[in-house]
Amino acid sequence: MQRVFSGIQPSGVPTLGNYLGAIRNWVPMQEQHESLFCIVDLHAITQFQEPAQLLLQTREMAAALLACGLSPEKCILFVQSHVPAHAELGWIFNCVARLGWLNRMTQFKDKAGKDREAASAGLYVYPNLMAADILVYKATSVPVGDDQRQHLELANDIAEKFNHDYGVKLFPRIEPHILGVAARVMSLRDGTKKMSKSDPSDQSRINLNDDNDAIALKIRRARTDAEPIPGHMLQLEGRAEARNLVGILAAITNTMPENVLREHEGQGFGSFKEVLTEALVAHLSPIRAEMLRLLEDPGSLDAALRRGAEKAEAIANPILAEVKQAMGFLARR
Ligand code: AQP
Repeated sequence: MQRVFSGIQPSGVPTLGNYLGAIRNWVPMQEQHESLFCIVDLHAITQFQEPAQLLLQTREMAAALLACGLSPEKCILFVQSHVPAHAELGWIFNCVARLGWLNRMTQFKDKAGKDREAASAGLYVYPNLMAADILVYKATSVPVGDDQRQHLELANDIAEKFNHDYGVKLFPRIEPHILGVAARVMSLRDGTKKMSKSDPSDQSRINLNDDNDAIALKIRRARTDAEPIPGHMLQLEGRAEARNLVGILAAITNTMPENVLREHEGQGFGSFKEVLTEALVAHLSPIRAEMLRLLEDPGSLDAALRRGAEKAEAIANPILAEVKQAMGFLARR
Protein backbone atom coordinates (compact mmCIF):
# COMPACT_ATOMS: atom_id res chain seq x y z
CA MET A 1 0.00 0.00 0.00
CA GLN A 2 1.27 3.47 -0.91
CA ARG A 3 1.82 5.94 1.92
CA VAL A 4 0.39 9.38 1.12
CA PHE A 5 1.67 12.66 2.59
CA SER A 6 0.50 16.19 1.95
CA GLY A 7 0.74 19.48 3.83
CA ILE A 8 -0.95 22.84 4.03
CA GLN A 9 0.29 26.05 5.65
CA PRO A 10 -1.78 27.71 8.39
CA SER A 11 -0.91 31.07 6.83
CA GLY A 12 -4.55 32.13 6.54
CA VAL A 13 -7.98 30.62 6.07
CA PRO A 14 -7.83 27.99 3.31
CA THR A 15 -9.05 29.26 -0.04
CA LEU A 16 -11.06 27.82 -2.87
CA GLY A 17 -7.66 27.25 -4.56
CA ASN A 18 -6.41 25.12 -1.65
CA TYR A 19 -9.73 23.28 -1.66
CA LEU A 20 -9.97 22.49 -5.38
CA GLY A 21 -6.24 21.99 -5.92
CA ALA A 22 -5.50 19.97 -2.79
CA ILE A 23 -7.94 19.32 0.08
CA ARG A 24 -10.82 17.97 -2.02
CA ASN A 25 -8.48 15.40 -3.53
CA TRP A 26 -7.21 14.29 -0.14
CA VAL A 27 -10.61 13.08 1.06
CA PRO A 28 -10.91 9.95 -1.17
CA MET A 29 -7.23 9.12 -0.56
CA GLN A 30 -7.79 8.45 3.14
CA GLU A 31 -10.16 5.61 2.13
CA GLN A 32 -7.59 3.82 -0.03
CA HIS A 33 -4.17 4.58 1.44
CA GLU A 34 -2.35 5.14 4.68
CA SER A 35 -2.52 8.93 4.58
CA LEU A 36 -0.83 11.68 6.58
CA PHE A 37 -2.13 15.25 6.30
CA CYS A 38 -0.07 17.87 8.03
CA ILE A 39 -0.70 21.49 9.03
CA VAL A 40 2.75 22.82 8.25
CA ASP A 41 3.27 25.64 10.75
CA LEU A 42 7.09 25.51 10.39
CA HIS A 43 6.59 26.41 6.73
CA ALA A 44 4.12 29.18 7.57
CA ILE A 45 6.73 31.04 9.67
CA THR A 46 9.04 31.40 6.68
CA GLN A 47 6.99 34.59 6.33
CA PHE A 48 6.20 36.49 9.55
CA GLN A 49 3.02 35.37 11.33
CA GLU A 50 1.49 37.28 14.24
CA PRO A 51 1.57 34.76 17.14
CA ALA A 52 -2.12 35.15 18.01
CA GLN A 53 -3.03 34.80 14.34
CA LEU A 54 -0.89 31.70 13.85
CA LEU A 55 -2.60 30.02 16.79
CA LEU A 56 -6.05 30.91 15.44
CA GLN A 57 -5.17 29.94 11.87
CA THR A 58 -3.81 26.56 12.97
CA ARG A 59 -7.12 25.67 14.64
CA GLU A 60 -9.08 27.15 11.72
CA MET A 61 -7.10 24.99 9.33
CA ALA A 62 -7.76 21.86 11.40
CA ALA A 63 -11.48 22.71 11.50
CA ALA A 64 -11.54 23.35 7.74
CA LEU A 65 -9.82 20.06 6.92
CA LEU A 66 -12.24 18.10 9.11
CA ALA A 67 -15.21 20.03 7.69
CA CYS A 68 -14.06 19.15 4.16
CA GLY A 69 -14.23 15.46 5.03
CA LEU A 70 -10.91 14.36 6.51
CA SER A 71 -11.52 11.95 9.37
CA PRO A 72 -9.06 11.33 12.25
CA GLU A 73 -10.26 7.70 12.17
CA LYS A 74 -9.19 7.27 8.54
CA CYS A 75 -6.08 9.44 8.23
CA ILE A 76 -3.34 10.91 10.40
CA LEU A 77 -4.07 14.63 10.77
CA PHE A 78 -1.49 16.58 12.77
CA VAL A 79 0.57 19.75 13.21
CA GLN A 80 4.14 19.75 11.85
CA SER A 81 5.80 21.37 14.91
CA HIS A 82 4.35 18.61 17.13
CA VAL A 83 6.67 16.11 15.42
CA PRO A 84 10.28 17.37 15.80
CA ALA A 85 11.59 14.73 13.36
CA HIS A 86 10.49 17.01 10.47
CA ALA A 87 12.82 19.85 11.55
CA GLU A 88 15.66 17.46 12.30
CA LEU A 89 15.55 15.75 8.90
CA GLY A 90 15.05 19.20 7.34
CA TRP A 91 18.41 20.29 8.76
CA ILE A 92 20.07 17.12 7.47
CA PHE A 93 18.63 17.87 4.02
CA ASN A 94 19.99 21.45 4.21
CA CYS A 95 23.36 19.72 4.19
CA VAL A 96 22.46 17.43 1.26
CA ALA A 97 20.72 19.86 -1.14
CA ARG A 98 22.97 22.05 -3.30
CA LEU A 99 22.64 25.83 -3.48
CA GLY A 100 22.39 25.60 -7.26
CA TRP A 101 19.27 23.43 -6.92
CA LEU A 102 17.58 25.90 -4.57
CA ASN A 103 18.48 28.81 -6.83
CA ARG A 104 16.24 27.35 -9.52
CA MET A 105 13.09 27.27 -7.36
CA THR A 106 10.52 29.59 -8.91
CA GLN A 107 8.32 29.71 -5.80
CA PHE A 108 11.15 31.35 -3.84
CA LYS A 109 11.49 33.96 -6.56
CA ASP A 110 7.71 34.59 -6.54
CA LYS A 111 7.39 34.77 -2.77
CA ALA A 112 10.58 36.73 -2.07
CA GLY A 113 9.55 39.32 -4.66
CA LYS A 114 11.90 42.10 -5.71
CA ASP A 115 13.70 42.46 -2.36
CA ARG A 116 15.30 39.01 -2.12
CA GLU A 117 17.89 40.16 0.40
CA ALA A 118 15.06 40.76 2.89
CA ALA A 119 13.56 37.25 2.55
CA SER A 120 14.11 34.84 5.45
CA ALA A 121 16.70 32.10 5.11
CA GLY A 122 13.82 29.74 5.97
CA LEU A 123 11.95 30.73 2.82
CA TYR A 124 15.01 29.84 0.78
CA VAL A 125 15.44 26.35 2.29
CA TYR A 126 11.67 25.72 2.42
CA PRO A 127 11.87 22.97 -0.26
CA ASN A 128 14.40 21.05 1.88
CA LEU A 129 11.98 20.97 4.81
CA MET A 130 9.20 19.95 2.42
CA ALA A 131 11.37 17.04 1.24
CA ALA A 132 11.89 16.08 4.90
CA ASP A 133 8.12 16.25 5.60
CA ILE A 134 7.54 13.58 2.98
CA LEU A 135 10.63 11.42 3.32
CA VAL A 136 10.56 11.20 7.13
CA TYR A 137 7.58 8.89 6.49
CA LYS A 138 9.05 7.33 3.32
CA ALA A 139 5.82 8.50 1.70
CA THR A 140 5.69 7.81 -2.02
CA SER A 141 2.53 9.56 -3.10
CA VAL A 142 2.09 13.30 -2.69
CA PRO A 143 -1.13 14.97 -3.81
CA VAL A 144 -0.43 18.66 -4.48
CA GLY A 145 -1.39 21.52 -6.74
CA ASP A 146 0.51 22.02 -9.98
CA ASP A 147 2.62 24.81 -8.39
CA GLN A 148 4.42 22.28 -6.15
CA ARG A 149 5.74 20.06 -8.97
CA GLN A 150 9.20 21.65 -8.94
CA HIS A 151 9.58 21.13 -5.18
CA LEU A 152 8.81 17.43 -5.53
CA GLU A 153 11.45 17.07 -8.22
CA LEU A 154 13.92 18.64 -5.81
CA ALA A 155 12.82 16.22 -3.05
CA ASN A 156 13.63 13.32 -5.39
CA ASP A 157 17.05 14.84 -6.14
CA ILE A 158 17.74 15.08 -2.39
CA ALA A 159 16.60 11.49 -1.77
CA GLU A 160 18.77 10.21 -4.62
CA LYS A 161 21.84 12.14 -3.48
CA PHE A 162 21.40 10.95 0.11
CA ASN A 163 21.06 7.32 -1.00
CA HIS A 164 24.10 7.69 -3.27
CA ASP A 165 26.34 9.55 -0.80
CA TYR A 166 25.68 7.14 2.06
CA GLY A 167 25.48 4.00 -0.09
CA VAL A 168 21.96 3.06 1.04
CA LYS A 169 18.54 2.51 -0.49
CA LEU A 170 16.79 4.28 2.34
CA PHE A 171 14.54 6.78 0.59
CA PRO A 172 11.99 5.77 -2.06
CA ARG A 173 11.03 7.80 -5.15
CA ILE A 174 8.15 10.19 -4.68
CA GLU A 175 5.31 10.40 -7.21
CA PRO A 176 3.46 13.72 -7.41
CA HIS A 177 -0.31 13.44 -7.84
CA ILE A 178 -1.46 16.58 -9.60
CA LEU A 179 -5.20 16.13 -9.57
CA GLY A 180 -8.34 17.86 -10.74
CA VAL A 181 -9.35 20.14 -13.59
CA ALA A 182 -8.58 23.12 -11.33
CA ALA A 183 -5.01 22.15 -10.45
CA ARG A 184 -4.33 25.88 -10.34
CA VAL A 185 -7.04 28.35 -9.35
CA MET A 186 -6.10 31.94 -10.11
CA SER A 187 -6.72 35.21 -8.24
CA LEU A 188 -10.12 36.84 -8.82
CA ARG A 189 -8.37 40.18 -9.32
CA ASP A 190 -5.51 39.07 -11.60
CA GLY A 191 -5.86 35.94 -13.70
CA THR A 192 -2.09 35.56 -14.05
CA LYS A 193 -1.49 35.18 -10.27
CA LYS A 194 -2.54 32.13 -8.30
CA MET A 195 -5.24 32.46 -5.66
CA SER A 196 -3.44 32.62 -2.30
CA LYS A 197 -4.62 32.70 1.29
CA SER A 198 -1.97 35.29 2.15
CA ASP A 199 -2.70 37.66 -0.77
CA PRO A 200 -3.10 41.14 0.77
CA SER A 201 -6.39 41.57 -1.13
CA ASP A 202 -9.26 39.62 0.42
CA GLN A 203 -11.19 40.28 -2.81
CA SER A 204 -8.68 38.12 -4.71
CA ARG A 205 -9.90 34.89 -3.15
CA ILE A 206 -12.83 32.91 -1.76
CA ASN A 207 -12.07 31.79 1.81
CA LEU A 208 -13.68 28.59 3.03
CA ASN A 209 -15.31 30.56 5.87
CA ASP A 210 -16.77 33.30 3.62
CA ASP A 211 -20.52 33.60 4.05
CA ASN A 212 -22.91 33.52 1.09
CA ASP A 213 -23.02 37.31 0.74
CA ALA A 214 -19.22 37.57 0.72
CA ILE A 215 -19.01 34.88 -1.98
CA ALA A 216 -21.63 36.66 -4.10
CA LEU A 217 -19.87 40.03 -3.75
CA LYS A 218 -16.42 38.65 -4.58
CA ILE A 219 -17.69 36.85 -7.68
CA ARG A 220 -19.64 39.92 -8.79
CA ARG A 221 -16.46 42.01 -8.45
CA ALA A 222 -14.19 39.38 -10.03
CA ARG A 223 -12.30 40.78 -13.02
CA THR A 224 -13.52 39.65 -16.45
CA ASP A 225 -13.60 41.17 -19.90
CA ALA A 226 -16.31 42.53 -22.17
CA GLU A 227 -16.34 39.56 -24.61
CA PRO A 228 -19.07 36.90 -24.36
CA ILE A 229 -18.32 33.31 -23.38
CA PRO A 230 -16.85 31.43 -26.37
CA GLY A 231 -17.65 27.89 -27.48
CA HIS A 232 -14.12 26.46 -27.30
CA MET A 233 -11.22 26.53 -24.82
CA LEU A 234 -8.82 27.77 -27.51
CA GLN A 235 -10.86 30.96 -27.75
CA LEU A 236 -10.06 31.65 -24.08
CA GLU A 237 -6.38 32.09 -24.97
CA GLY A 238 -5.19 35.46 -23.62
CA ARG A 239 -8.33 35.81 -21.44
CA ALA A 240 -6.86 34.63 -18.12
CA GLU A 241 -9.68 35.90 -15.88
CA ALA A 242 -12.45 34.44 -18.06
CA ARG A 243 -10.61 31.15 -18.26
CA ASN A 244 -10.25 31.05 -14.48
CA LEU A 245 -13.97 31.53 -13.80
CA VAL A 246 -14.85 28.85 -16.35
CA GLY A 247 -12.33 26.51 -14.70
CA ILE A 248 -13.78 27.17 -11.24
CA LEU A 249 -17.35 26.43 -12.36
CA ALA A 250 -16.18 23.25 -14.08
CA ALA A 251 -14.30 22.07 -10.99
CA ILE A 252 -17.03 22.85 -8.50
CA THR A 253 -19.70 21.12 -10.63
CA ASN A 254 -17.40 18.17 -11.44
CA THR A 255 -17.39 18.61 -15.17
CA MET A 256 -14.93 19.61 -17.90
CA PRO A 257 -14.41 23.29 -18.88
CA GLU A 258 -15.51 22.36 -22.43
CA ASN A 259 -18.94 21.37 -21.09
CA VAL A 260 -19.26 24.67 -19.22
CA LEU A 261 -18.47 26.55 -22.44
CA ARG A 262 -20.99 24.53 -24.40
CA GLU A 263 -23.69 25.34 -21.88
CA HIS A 264 -22.95 29.07 -21.59
CA GLU A 265 -21.68 29.93 -25.09
CA GLY A 266 -22.67 33.44 -26.16
CA GLN A 267 -23.65 34.62 -22.66
CA GLY A 268 -22.08 37.64 -20.99
CA PHE A 269 -20.36 37.34 -17.62
CA GLY A 270 -23.27 38.92 -15.72
CA SER A 271 -25.48 35.84 -15.93
CA PHE A 272 -22.51 33.45 -15.82
CA LYS A 273 -21.41 34.93 -12.50
CA GLU A 274 -24.87 34.31 -11.03
CA VAL A 275 -24.66 30.63 -11.95
CA LEU A 276 -21.13 30.44 -10.55
CA THR A 277 -22.17 32.10 -7.26
CA GLU A 278 -25.06 29.68 -6.86
CA ALA A 279 -22.81 26.66 -7.43
CA LEU A 280 -20.16 27.95 -5.00
CA VAL A 281 -22.68 28.76 -2.27
CA ALA A 282 -24.35 25.34 -2.59
CA HIS A 283 -20.98 23.60 -2.30
CA LEU A 284 -19.24 25.74 0.31
CA SER A 285 -21.95 26.74 2.78
CA PRO A 286 -22.19 23.28 4.47
CA ILE A 287 -18.37 23.28 4.83
CA ARG A 288 -18.45 26.71 6.44
CA ALA A 289 -21.23 25.70 8.86
CA GLU A 290 -19.31 22.59 9.96
CA MET A 291 -16.09 24.59 10.32
CA LEU A 292 -17.80 27.08 12.64
CA ARG A 293 -19.33 24.25 14.68
CA LEU A 294 -15.94 22.58 15.18
CA LEU A 295 -14.30 25.86 16.19
CA GLU A 296 -16.72 26.19 19.09
CA ASP A 297 -14.81 23.37 20.83
CA PRO A 298 -11.05 24.05 20.50
CA GLY A 299 -10.28 21.46 23.21
CA SER A 300 -11.59 18.63 21.02
CA LEU A 301 -9.70 19.95 17.99
CA ASP A 302 -6.45 20.08 19.98
CA ALA A 303 -7.00 16.55 21.31
CA ALA A 304 -7.58 15.19 17.79
CA LEU A 305 -4.35 16.89 16.62
CA ARG A 306 -2.40 15.48 19.57
CA ARG A 307 -3.54 11.94 18.76
CA GLY A 308 -2.55 12.54 15.15
CA ALA A 309 0.95 13.66 16.20
CA GLU A 310 1.41 10.53 18.32
CA LYS A 311 0.57 8.31 15.33
CA ALA A 312 2.85 10.34 13.03
CA GLU A 313 5.78 10.13 15.46
CA ALA A 314 5.43 6.38 15.70
CA ILE A 315 6.24 6.21 11.97
CA ALA A 316 8.76 9.07 11.73
CA ASN A 317 11.07 8.39 14.68
CA PRO A 318 12.31 4.93 13.58
CA ILE A 319 12.94 6.29 10.05
CA LEU A 320 14.92 9.22 11.44
CA ALA A 321 16.95 6.78 13.58
CA GLU A 322 17.72 4.78 10.42
CA VAL A 323 18.88 7.98 8.66
CA LYS A 324 21.17 8.95 11.54
CA GLN A 325 22.65 5.48 11.71
CA ALA A 326 23.39 5.55 7.96
CA MET A 327 25.17 8.89 8.44
CA GLY A 328 27.35 7.76 11.35
CA PHE A 329 25.74 9.78 14.14
CA LEU A 330 26.54 8.37 17.59
CA ALA A 331 23.31 6.88 18.94
CA ARG A 332 22.07 8.11 22.32
CA ARG A 333 22.00 5.11 24.66
N1 AQP B 1 -4.44 28.67 -6.26
C1 AQP B 1 -4.27 27.38 -6.08
N2 AQP B 1 -4.79 26.50 -6.96
C2 AQP B 1 -4.64 25.16 -6.78
N3 AQP B 1 -3.98 24.63 -5.73
C3 AQP B 1 -3.44 25.47 -4.84
N4 AQP B 1 -2.74 25.27 -3.72
C4 AQP B 1 -2.43 26.46 -3.16
N5 AQP B 1 -2.93 27.45 -3.90
C5 AQP B 1 -3.55 26.88 -4.95
C6 AQP B 1 -2.39 23.95 -3.18
O1 AQP B 1 -2.79 23.92 -1.83
C7 AQP B 1 -1.89 23.09 -1.11
C8 AQP B 1 -1.49 23.75 0.17
O2 AQP B 1 -0.79 24.91 -0.10
P1 AQP B 1 0.11 25.58 1.00
O3 AQP B 1 -0.73 26.15 2.04
O4 AQP B 1 1.10 24.60 1.49
O5 AQP B 1 0.96 26.67 0.28
P2 AQP B 1 0.73 27.52 -0.99
O6 AQP B 1 0.78 26.67 -2.20
O7 AQP B 1 1.73 28.64 -0.90
O8 AQP B 1 -0.74 28.07 -0.79
P3 AQP B 1 -1.23 29.54 -0.64
O9 AQP B 1 -2.70 29.49 -0.41
O10 AQP B 1 -0.73 30.36 -1.77
O11 AQP B 1 -0.54 29.97 0.72
P4 AQP B 1 0.34 31.23 1.01
O12 AQP B 1 -0.51 32.39 0.64
O13 AQP B 1 0.64 31.16 2.46
O14 AQP B 1 1.56 31.11 0.17
C9 AQP B 1 -0.72 22.77 -2.02
O15 AQP B 1 -0.86 21.44 -2.48
C10 AQP B 1 -0.89 23.75 -3.15
O16 AQP B 1 -0.45 23.20 -4.37
